[in-house]
Amino acid sequence: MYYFVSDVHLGCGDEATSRQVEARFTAWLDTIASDAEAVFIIGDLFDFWFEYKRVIPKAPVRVLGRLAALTDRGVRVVFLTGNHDMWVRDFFEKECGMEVYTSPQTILLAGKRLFLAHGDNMKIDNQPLLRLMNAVFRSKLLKSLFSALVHPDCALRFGQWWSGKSRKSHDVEELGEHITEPLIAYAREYRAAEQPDYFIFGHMHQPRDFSEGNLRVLCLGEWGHDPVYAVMDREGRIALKKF
Ligand SMILES: [Mn+2]
Repeated sequence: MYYFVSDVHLGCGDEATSRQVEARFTAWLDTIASDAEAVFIIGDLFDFWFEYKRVIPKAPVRVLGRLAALTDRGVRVVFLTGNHDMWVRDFFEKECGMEVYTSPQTILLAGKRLFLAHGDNMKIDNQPLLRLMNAVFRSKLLKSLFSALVHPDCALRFGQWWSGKSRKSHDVEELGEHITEPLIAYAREYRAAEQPDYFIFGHMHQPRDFSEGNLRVLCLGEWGHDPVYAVMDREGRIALKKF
């Protein structure tokens, strides 16, 4: 089986909440370990991740251990970073044996063509401010400067504050399927060029299984309240499931 998950936001909230989410996600990893051939983590695994050349954040070690154990057994674990954890270096590849991508990917799996993307930065061509922020946050030079000049404790404190802020602005919007509309619009447009069988997105924290003709878009849930993931079998049949 092939599993797709996003928006775990490990480390989010107070200590008790963050332990609870860690336990939930760890239990899920243990459940799928029996039949997983590959696990795709489609962004925001962490509420905030900033990695130095030799320093990583204090992070939920049980999850990191589980992921490493999966790859040790030959399970493919792929991590597409989200807007909360784009500042990765080589830790996940070197220490956990994962594949890491910082941009959307089209992959072939079980005879299907899948377009995977966290879902931030879609359709930002007409939004100069978003484009600028994107360029700033993804700049390699800035990341190096920040790493060289800012003590990890300060960087992490800033990051946690920033993550909390962006999450709060997310929370005030009422949830509902309509918030995934921009992703569906993106999929409609993009389908002409690449013809994927399935689009899988995270980011909106609103699960949705959308079909229109032969367009299929799956949006995943978040693990604080709505742990909805996608699973695809060897025949290429895909579905959303709640843990
Ligand atoms: Mn998220």
